Amino acid sequence: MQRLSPALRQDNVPLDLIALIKTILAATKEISFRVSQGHLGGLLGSTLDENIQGEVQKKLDVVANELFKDILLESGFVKAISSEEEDTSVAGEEYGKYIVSFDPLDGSSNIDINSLIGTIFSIHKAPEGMDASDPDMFKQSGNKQVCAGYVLYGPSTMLVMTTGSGTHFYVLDRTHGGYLLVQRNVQIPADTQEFAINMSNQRFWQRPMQNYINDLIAGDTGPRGKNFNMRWIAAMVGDIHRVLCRGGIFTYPADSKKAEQPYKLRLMYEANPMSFLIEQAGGTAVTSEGRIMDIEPTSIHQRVEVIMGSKNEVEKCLSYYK
Ligand code: FBP
Repeated sequence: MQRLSPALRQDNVPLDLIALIKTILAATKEISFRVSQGHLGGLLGSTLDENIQGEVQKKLDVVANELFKDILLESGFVKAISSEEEDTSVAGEEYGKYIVSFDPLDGSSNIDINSLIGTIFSIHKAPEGMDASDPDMFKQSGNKQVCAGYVLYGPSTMLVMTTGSGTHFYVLDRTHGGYLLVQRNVQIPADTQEFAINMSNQRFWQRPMQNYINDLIAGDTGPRGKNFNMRWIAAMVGDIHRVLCRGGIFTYPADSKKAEQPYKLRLMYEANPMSFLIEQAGGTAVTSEGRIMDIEPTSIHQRVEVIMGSKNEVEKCLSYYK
């Protein structure tokens, strides 16, 4: 099996970007070890602090965030970072060529129940002539990502990544401590009979989404004429990984649960990187109004509606909004 660097060179990835990716992955190996320690590591449970989004921070959220922040900012490749756990962007190397957005631990509600969690990252080029402390550097659409990926801390630790030449799967080989390529150019089946949504929010969804999901649940007794199965891991990394492995549709739609916050998932370090991976694997990633990666960001912690996965099923879902 091919090691990471030769696999990336095969995709003509620039050497400095390979070095940055390896820096990110060094932090994920440490996190993978800490996560695998569970109760033994003393890092389960919550802190008394909240992040800027009003979420109570888990101890592992904070440890993972500090690990990432330190290793990226001291790497020399990174002009600035933005993180789910940081109020605003944090300046790094003034002449750094890249900026990195990341969710240090996605699926935080799964940490204390030993369920699937992961790290999500998105890399853009650093705009010329801007100060490293200027958060406006991050106002770049998903189309401009040069790399995106996640590391899933599950039974095995898996890296799923794209640099624009397809979406590839890697597994962390604990014998030599490196990620090995296990599947190139993953392709998502265009059709599916599996959907992922938090059903408990149903009464708060917009009418088109209610109608779409009702027809899935009606199965072969309804207009879709076939049965659909539901899955919800409550960690985007886990639900998207299943979609990449066997197809499906994943959605976190707009809802009226909190009038001031109709969307849940964050554009910069959840929706954009997952969209790049999904599209590079032949899937579709949209809001009910358009392609996620075409969105021009307005803020680092901006939230968006998410509908992504098997191409024909996402198109079918969108047809309910017409
Ligand atoms: P964080 O855990 O990083 O805050 O991410 C949000 C998230 O956990 C997603 O991973 C997941 O898809 C969603 O929220 C689960 O939402 P809910 O709590 O409604 O099931």
